[in-house]
Parts: sequence; structure tokens; C-alpha cells
Amino acid sequence: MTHRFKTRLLVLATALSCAVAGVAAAADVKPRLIRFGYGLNEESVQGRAARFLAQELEKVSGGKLKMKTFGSANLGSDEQMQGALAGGAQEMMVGSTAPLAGMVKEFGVFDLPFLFNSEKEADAVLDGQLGQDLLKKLEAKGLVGLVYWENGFRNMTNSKRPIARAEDLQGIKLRVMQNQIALGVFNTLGANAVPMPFSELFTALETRTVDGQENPITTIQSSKFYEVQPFLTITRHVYTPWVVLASKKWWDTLSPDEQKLVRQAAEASRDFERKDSRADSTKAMTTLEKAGMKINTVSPEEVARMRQKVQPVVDKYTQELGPDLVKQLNDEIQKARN
Ligand code: TK8
Repeated sequence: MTHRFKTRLLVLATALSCAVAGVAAAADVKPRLIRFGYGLNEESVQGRAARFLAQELEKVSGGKLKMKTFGSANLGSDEQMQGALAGGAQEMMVGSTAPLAGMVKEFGVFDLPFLFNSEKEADAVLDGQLGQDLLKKLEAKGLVGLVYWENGFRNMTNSKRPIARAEDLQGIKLRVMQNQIALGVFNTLGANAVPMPFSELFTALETRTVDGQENPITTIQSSKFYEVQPFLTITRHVYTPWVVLASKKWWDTLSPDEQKLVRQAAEASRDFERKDSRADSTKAMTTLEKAGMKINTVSPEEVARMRQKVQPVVDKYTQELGPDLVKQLNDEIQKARN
């Protein structure tokens, strides 16, 4: 190789690396600190996914977008955080759709009982037209909805007795999420429904302020409800998802490049979280059995009876949420089912 040729190569290589660096520099990404709040503890599915999101964001932004995660409702309950995001006092969070229905009532569709048969159907609806349309409605309320994470099918626990039939719920003070539909459903099934933020739930169960609650297996395990709730009844009565949210006030201060990176990391966290949740659900069930919980499954016949019992509540809220929306939901579920 001649000296001149070598020099030319060197010049070329330098130019190339400058061009690559130029692209990175041209991307408009500033150092930022993002506070991300969630309600469950650090050992939960939520905790693991929050850490994954923080790492992913750091990775895709070359270390510029840093996320600090706060579990166990340390930044407030779902409802309080929603308010903080809308007001611009906090950047990001993940929480349930049930309290979100207080801001955008249409999120209440996910509180209608016995809709989905499988996680696959839920994924299809949430990532499809209906789920995405609902996220867009949040912007008018000061929130940006990014992705849905799995919370999972909900089951009942209590300190009184196994629930084999709806009648067994009579006299049971059952904590429900802060949402009109949940309240209507459980009162109609026969329980005394008590709306309460999740952050107060363990203490309420421990002190017997309430007798029972309903949540997915993963949460019953990670929140150690088995320590204070001897009975677990598998009902899979509702699938309410979690939504990863950003403050719109804050979001609007981000450059398009930054918004793209946050979206990209959020999508990666969704895929990670759903996989983790499904694997964890099986493991959690074994843990609950080993912990000595008395577990029963409601029969398909009884589920059909419960469905019938709550039909008036479903009809009432179908009118309130919009019959067209509920029809669209059922159509999308059917499509995913076939
Ligand atoms: C955590 C809640 C929880 C939900 C509930 O903040 O409230 O029961 O299932 O996951 O969003």
C-alpha cells in the first residue's frame, strides 16, 4: 500500500466516522431525568418491567434519558399520580385503567366482567383499533397513553370462606378498584363492595377493615396477600390492563427524537412485561399453594350464573359508555377469537 493510498483511506475513514457521529449529534436528545411511579412493590411484575423500561431508555438514548423508578405507591396511588401527571408535577407512571375511567369514562369498558377469554384476545384489542383510540382520548385530559402492560385476569381472595357460588359473597366486604362499574358488579353479585386505592389495601385486609379483594395471581403473590387471606377463588372475572402514561405537559417539551425514543422503550417494555407476567403467573400459583392458601375454581356453570346476575349492570353501563363502543369491543374480541 502506498503512503498516499493509506492517507486517502485514513481521510475516508475519518469522514465516515464523523458522519456517523454527526447523525447521533443531530438527534435532538438532551439529558433528562424522568420520574416513573407505580403501585406494586419492587419484586412485582410491575417492578421488574419498570426497571427494564429504565434500562431500555438509558440504552436507546445513549445514557441521556435517565429514569428513576418509584414503587409501592411512593409517589401516590394510581389516582393521585394521574393528577400529578396531568398537572405536570410528575413525568411518567403505570396504573390501572379502572381509576383512569374517572378521567376518560370509556376506559370503563375494561371493567365490564367476563369479556376476554384469553390474554391473546386482550392483546389484540388493546394493541388494535379500540385500545389505541382510547389512548388518544387521554390527550385532552393532559395525559399521553403509550402502551398497555398486562395486569392479568382477576381472581378473588377473602378471609371468610371459599366462594363456590355468588351467594357465598353475601356479607363479604370486598375491596374494589375506584370505579362505578366495579362497584355495581360486585354489589350485584352480593358482596359489600368498598372502593379503595390499592396502596391502602394490605393494611385494610390485615386489620379486617375489609374481608376480601380481587386481583391477578401475580399481585396476590407479590403483595403477600396470602399472609392475610386464607381463601383464593379462581374466577377470572375481569381483565383490566395497566397503561403506561406520560404527562402531556412534559411530553410537549420533548423533541420529536426524544418522544420517539420514549415510545420505542415503552414498546420494548410492553413485550417484556407481558411475557414476564405470563411466566410469573404460573410460578405465583405454586407459591400460593405452598403458602397454604385454600384454592378453589368457580365452575363454568356458576360463571354462567354470575354472568346472568350481572347482566343488568352490563346493560346499564353499555348505555353509559356508548352502545357503539361496546359493540366495537365485542366485535374486536370475536375477530381475535376466530
Ligand atoms: C396498582 C393497582 C393494582 C390494581 C388494583 O397501583 O388497584 O387492584 O390491580 O395493580 O393498579
